[in-house]
Amino acid sequence: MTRQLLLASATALILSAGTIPATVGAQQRIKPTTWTERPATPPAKEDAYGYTRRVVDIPMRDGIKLHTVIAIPKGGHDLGILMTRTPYDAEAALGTSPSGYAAPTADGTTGDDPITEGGYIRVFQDVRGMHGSQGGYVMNPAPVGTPFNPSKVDDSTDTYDTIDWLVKNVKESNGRVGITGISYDGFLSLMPLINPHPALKVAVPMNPMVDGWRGDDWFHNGAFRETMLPYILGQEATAAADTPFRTGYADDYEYYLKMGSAGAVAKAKGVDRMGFYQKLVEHPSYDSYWQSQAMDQVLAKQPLKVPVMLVDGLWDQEDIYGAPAVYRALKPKDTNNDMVFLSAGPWYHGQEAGDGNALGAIKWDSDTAKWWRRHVLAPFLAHYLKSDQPAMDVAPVTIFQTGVNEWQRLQSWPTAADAKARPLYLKPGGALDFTPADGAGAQTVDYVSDPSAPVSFRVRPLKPTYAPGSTWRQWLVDDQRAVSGRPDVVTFETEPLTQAVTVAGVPEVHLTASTSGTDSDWVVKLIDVYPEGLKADQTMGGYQLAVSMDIFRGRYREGLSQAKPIAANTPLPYRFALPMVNHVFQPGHRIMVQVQSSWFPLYDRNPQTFVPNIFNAKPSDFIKATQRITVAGPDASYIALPVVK
Ligand code: PG9
Repeated sequence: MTRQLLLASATALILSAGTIPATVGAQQRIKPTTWTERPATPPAKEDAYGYTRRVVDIPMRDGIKLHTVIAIPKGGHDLGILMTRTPYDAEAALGTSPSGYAAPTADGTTGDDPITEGGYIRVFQDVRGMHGSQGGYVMNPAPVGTPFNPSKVDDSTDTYDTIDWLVKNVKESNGRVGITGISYDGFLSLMPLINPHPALKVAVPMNPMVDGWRGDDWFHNGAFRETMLPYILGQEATAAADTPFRTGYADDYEYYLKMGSAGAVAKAKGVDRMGFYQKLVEHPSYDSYWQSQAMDQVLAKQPLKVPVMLVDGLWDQEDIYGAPAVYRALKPKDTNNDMVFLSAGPWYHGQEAGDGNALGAIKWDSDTAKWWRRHVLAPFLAHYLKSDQPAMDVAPVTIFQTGVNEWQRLQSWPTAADAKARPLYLKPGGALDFTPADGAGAQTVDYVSDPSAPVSFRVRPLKPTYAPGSTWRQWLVDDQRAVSGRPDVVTFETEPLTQAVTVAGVPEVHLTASTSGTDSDWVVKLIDVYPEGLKADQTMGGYQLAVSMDIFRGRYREGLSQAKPIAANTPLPYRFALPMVNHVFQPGHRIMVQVQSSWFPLYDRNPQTFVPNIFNAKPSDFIKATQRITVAGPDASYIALPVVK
């Protein structure tokens, strides 16, 4: 029954009371019964897990109070503190599992074993302006002192003030604090590395949002991730993050296509009233707004004071750029190779906190996430947070090698001996080879890119990102055969490999291409094609597993900070990095490269006519374009593959 119906029936009862017989009226005056078996104070939920819960609103330096939930193992003392700061509701986080680190997985474990078994004091805090915390909300606020933070506080100062309060007020603690979190909470685990509190002894940012323009949540190389619009509405409209974004469509592809531009969607749903959306529209290029808050660049300017383990998912569908970028930025400062650690597993965004046996159809032969939590995360945290600082045997780099499905312990990444960039040439007739095409004459492979029928980024119908049954988490490993046959997806393929090809590092795209339009997107995918007739698992025969892929918005060809029209029908070079790989293409497999010009609706459509701001493109700006990839001659396109052997 709804609240309105309840009120209506109560009102009807009161109105009719005057007409009912006195005896009934007398019966109604009896005292309400107190008959109940429920205790006045029920046991706290945390009791089940052996925790005591304290809830405190901790004052920050500007007087704003941040809502903080502290769970202390019962009877514990001299314990390390592990904190997570979040925009996603501190109270709810601690409601889902004893440590709040992860929700229960299918096998009944919770993925928070290193934390519960470690016996840490667990702290969750709502960031400013979200859920129980006071103050204003700003999405991933820029650090104090950068041009885009007009205040004197940020997530670094707030963490500092919180740690200061915790070590002075939580008497069960040993004064050693660590910070961890996934994604946005990963970004919040990086911010305190700016002027860290002396009690901060370790940081484990997992899948952190680092650079929202280069390759994390908002853009990839300038292409806007349109399906983030509902997230912006949810996070910014209210402190409870409870404003729904409903389209009425069963297929997001249909909805976004019908709406036209990202700007049109934003207007229809009120997203255009959110401050962060307005910033996106004001800063579509890689200008000082993005550069000044890219966490890899920010932290590169800071002294290295706190040991940090960057955690990366090799198929992270949300923040695939961030962790390796911070690792690259900080590693040169780590002269003893004992402060900056990297962990990379075969995971979707945050999968390290769950079940790591498989990702979509791809099986890893073991629970990679559980293994990593037990053998890497747990000893790492213990070493820095426990009073006796137990020795740890954690390598500077722990990385999963896909294709052979084994963990590697390395001293650095990529290893010194590896990564000879070997050009893998796109050739006429759909061939792909480490030797270029014969003859000097330029040849092209052509296709027509039509914005009225863009290439879907995953198999339709597309359920909204986190709707029940959505395949969002696994889309980066989806079988690319779903689009291979399309005339606007061009495919290049090697012969079956006679020996394994091992790649470790960052593949670089060197594309020479022309478009008949004046702007264009280029999507390039590096794919492992499984042979048919696999003995071990026939269902995987012919599977096209993308091991690395990304998009580049052509208007940034000459520089990321300023959009420029592309000269029509002119072969021009496009150079960009793909996400890092650590993969073995097995004998019998083929290597494949696919090129296409849309990846919809994750990325908004490029109108293919140059317009000053694609958010505001009009329907008439969207035109078909003929794309020509140069596949022979001195400017032949290739991928520089980091080949180890
Ligand atoms: N990928 C999400 C996010 C991070 C930062 C900004 C916006 C979104 C997340 O999972 O938190």
